[in-house]
Amino acid sequence: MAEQVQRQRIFSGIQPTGNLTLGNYIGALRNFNLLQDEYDCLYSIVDLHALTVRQDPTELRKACLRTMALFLASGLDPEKNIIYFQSQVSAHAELGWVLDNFTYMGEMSRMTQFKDKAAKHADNINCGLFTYPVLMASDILLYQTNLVPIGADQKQHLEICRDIAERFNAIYGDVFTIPEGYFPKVGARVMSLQEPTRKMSKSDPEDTYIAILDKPEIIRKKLRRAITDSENSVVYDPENKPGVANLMSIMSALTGRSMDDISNEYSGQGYGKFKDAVADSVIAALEPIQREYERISADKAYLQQVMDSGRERAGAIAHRTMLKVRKKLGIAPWKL
Ligand code: ATP
Ligand code: LTN
Repeated sequence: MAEQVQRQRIFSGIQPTGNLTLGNYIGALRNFNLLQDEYDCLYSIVDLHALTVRQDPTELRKACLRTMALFLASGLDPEKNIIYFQSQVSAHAELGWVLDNFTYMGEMSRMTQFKDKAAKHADNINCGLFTYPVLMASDILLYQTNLVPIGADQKQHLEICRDIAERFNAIYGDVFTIPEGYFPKVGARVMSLQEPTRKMSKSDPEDTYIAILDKPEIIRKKLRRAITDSENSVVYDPENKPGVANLMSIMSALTGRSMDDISNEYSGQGYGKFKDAVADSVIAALEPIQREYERISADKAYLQQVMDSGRERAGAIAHRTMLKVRKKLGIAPWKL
């Protein structure tokens, strides 16, 4: 009989805020797809995290469904992977509260995402925004995750997750698996088209990002307007030529071509031609996803079924970890 090998577990999440971008695709979603055959994967639409900034309920509900449809349209198989909404498994919030008690104020105030978001939403610097990384740690630790595919912007949050888990384990024994990050080789930080020293973000103005669902003409237009420099040379130099380097990384991430190869083909031809070629590679990558998205998002019964099954399967694993945590902490047990 073939030996049953326990596969490594993967967990990752994406917030259902705004429109998913090319950054989310290259930094996260595309890797989810590459990993689904070799690992035991959970991919969550982290809607509780979205509450850290004020959301319009109608818009948020639509964004939740849109994100799930995009997960599926990008190729994630709901049989192989557990695809579900974070808020539907209440253990996330529960463990989040527990872990708050093992996290220090000083650690949270050093988080760069907190500082960025606090500056952007100065009128609503709430406690949820402050403890956001603790909820993220509970997402990961609930499932005894080995590997977390994320973009480079989430490195700091993963580090704090590991610190919290190690701290907890040092007191209570081996409760949580200590997770590792999994980052794309190229494109771990796709930059804004208008300010190429900042990351591309779905909560920034429209012309700074390419949405996965942008139509081809819009993609071409946004890339033609992308900020570059006045040198007209397609050379990979992120320090001095961040705009060009960003476009080269996008092309390289989507086509697998090396920077040298891209540089050799387009150097000396002017940026117009290069930008058009970048647009071609982006359109070629996104068009099939857009077609699938139209089909899947019209099929409410299918989405309902994926949602229900994801909730159940994720809930069962989360429950096992929570039983262990409850026992270790000494809070009321299920069975006397
Ligand atoms: P927001 O701008 O609303 O905070 P976001 O665009 O950063 O959102 P998230 O839902 O927070 O998106 O992130 C989902 C995943 O996409 C994370 O793994 C994150 O690291 C990755 N990601 C986000 N932006 C980029 C980017 N510009 N380049 C590479 N990866 C990215
Ligand atoms: N914080 C992440 C989204 C996120 C996540 C997670 C990613 C929430 N929980 C767990 C990986 C694992 C973000 O802002 N990109």
